[in-house]
Amino acid sequence: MPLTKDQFAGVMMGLAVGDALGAAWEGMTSDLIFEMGPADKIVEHASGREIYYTDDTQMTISVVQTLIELGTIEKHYLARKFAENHPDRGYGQGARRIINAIGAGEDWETLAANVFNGKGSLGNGGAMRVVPLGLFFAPDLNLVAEQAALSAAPTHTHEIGVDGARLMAVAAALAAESAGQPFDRQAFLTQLRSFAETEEFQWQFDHALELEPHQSLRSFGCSLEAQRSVVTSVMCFANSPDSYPETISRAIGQGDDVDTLAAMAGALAGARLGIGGVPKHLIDCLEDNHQGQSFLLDLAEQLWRRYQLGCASA
Ligand code: F2R
Ligand code: MG
Ligand code: MG
Repeated sequence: MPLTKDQFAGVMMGLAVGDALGAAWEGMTSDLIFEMGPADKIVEHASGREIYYTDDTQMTISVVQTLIELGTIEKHYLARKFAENHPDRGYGQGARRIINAIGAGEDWETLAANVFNGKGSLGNGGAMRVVPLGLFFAPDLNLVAEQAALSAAPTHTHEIGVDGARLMAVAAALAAESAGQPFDRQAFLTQLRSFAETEEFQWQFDHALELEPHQSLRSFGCSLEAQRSVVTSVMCFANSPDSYPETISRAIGQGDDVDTLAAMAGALAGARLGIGGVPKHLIDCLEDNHQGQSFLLDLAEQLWRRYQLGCASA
């Protein structure tokens, strides 16, 4: 079954709301968030104050625009988009340096390969911007993974940063394809495990398959590195696939990189549940400036229209 406009809208709102709601708590410990919240109350009671998304949503905009305009990822084109869409909204240090180099017309490819002592970035920036891409290329999971790797390339060259992006995009495609059916958590995690190319993600998915939904996610981490946040977000979604508020509450409750945890987990929930699954009182809080709520919804519709062209020609 082709995916719906509502699912594309659900992804963009699920992402931006999770990002913006988490942003106020980014860097805080889970204990502090519990004391000041707790996380489920933060989500339940959010209203009356405007919330602002960060780099997670802003970089996703560039990926989506590239797909709308080209129908595929071309890394130089995407790199240019990153530089164009870049008033700083809390970027990672490596990503910021690379985007500044792109904007200045410098050799950003050499820089991207050499940040972090020549190892390249393994940050979660490649994963945080990739959920709409997963829907765009669904149900072809090999193509999803391949395109996700290309979308990571401008900023993330470390194999873990790239694998994080591949896995998040495949999770998005699977979450979207699961819409309207009971969610099979074990099958979802097993399929993701089969796409993991790096040991770090292979063992994490092996461990995820052994956990019951109520068990702690602490061992998967909650920080800026892909291998310390991607599986955590996937599990926040997989443990409550039919509730956006529960999914992002769990993500925010982890502490530390909570804008990104809630952005990724919230986008996966939006892929399955559609925009109807993202509570209106949360969407109403989201900024509506020139690239705010209305812009994001329009972008989601344009991406869905482009996706339909691909479905028609297949
Ligand atoms: N950067 C942040 N938050 C920090 C505080 C922001 C502050 N409020 C502000 O306004 O400035 N958030 C955003 O960054 C994450 C995505 O990062 P991305 O795009 O992957 O960037 P980067 O710099 O490449 O990697 C992030 C960190 O990961 C560690 N790291 C990466 N590669 C490494 C390697 N090879 N070895 C060791 N560590 C590596 C570094 O600590 C990087 O700084 C999201 O959370 C987004 O919200
Ligand atoms: Mg951020
Ligand atoms: Mg973050």
